[in-house]
Amino acid sequence: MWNRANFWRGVSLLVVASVIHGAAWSIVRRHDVPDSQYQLLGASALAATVGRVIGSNASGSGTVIANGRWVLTAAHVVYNNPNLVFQLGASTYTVQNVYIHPNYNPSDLMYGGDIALLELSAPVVGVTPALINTSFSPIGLNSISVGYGATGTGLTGYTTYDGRRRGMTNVVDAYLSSYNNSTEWILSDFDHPTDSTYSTMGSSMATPFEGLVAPGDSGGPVFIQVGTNRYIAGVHSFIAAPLDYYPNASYGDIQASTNVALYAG
Ligand SMILES: [Ca+2]
Repeated sequence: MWNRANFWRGVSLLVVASVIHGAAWSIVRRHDVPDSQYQLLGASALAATVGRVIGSNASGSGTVIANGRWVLTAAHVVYNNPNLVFQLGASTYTVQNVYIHPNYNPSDLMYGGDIALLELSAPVVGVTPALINTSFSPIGLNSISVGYGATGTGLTGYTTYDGRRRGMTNVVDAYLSSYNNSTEWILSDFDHPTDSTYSTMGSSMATPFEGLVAPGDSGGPVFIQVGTNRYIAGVHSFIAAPLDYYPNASYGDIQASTNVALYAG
């Protein structure tokens, strides 16, 4: 088991250094479910709005919102990261303006505000922009995350990089506080399919395509389906390792995503 006092001992942000731009990675999966299933989820209609945010110093993920000219991502992906572009499929869009939330403090993540908006020089064509959660609590709800981060299995953590977009499922288990807000982040743990001792919060049951985000997934979305609509409820911020203090997205690690309703409500 874990306790909140130890939570911050093993924490890792999820950007990728520019030196490995050539490889765009994604999502760590269950060891007993084929990778092809996660790639199918990454190729589905819901994932079509998720692209790569690439700058001179780092890269992450982001989602097309509003009128198609805006991308929602994480502040730590775009802070001090010039020459930003948004890449989706074969198209690359220039980032015209960057709006980082004023709460964001690059020297102390606990201020929260790890969320940013990018204004593109032209609207993204061919996708229906994603909706944003402005109202509901995502705690206890099923979610789908999408990203281009590192991949591997829950037994190994992230190990390989292959440039593919993947999706995965999980359940939003709890909120985590920042200095400014008691509901700053939404958390999901990486449950093992048969060993409940890896469960750090919420239900110990692994979802069918259970997974965790990894470096390169930062800024990507946590989607939640409500009725016939699907909303972005979280923006991936960091992973923590309250069991082994080694945040490599192995079983028992936790993903923390900025609670979008806090900023959009
Ligand atoms: Ca879980």
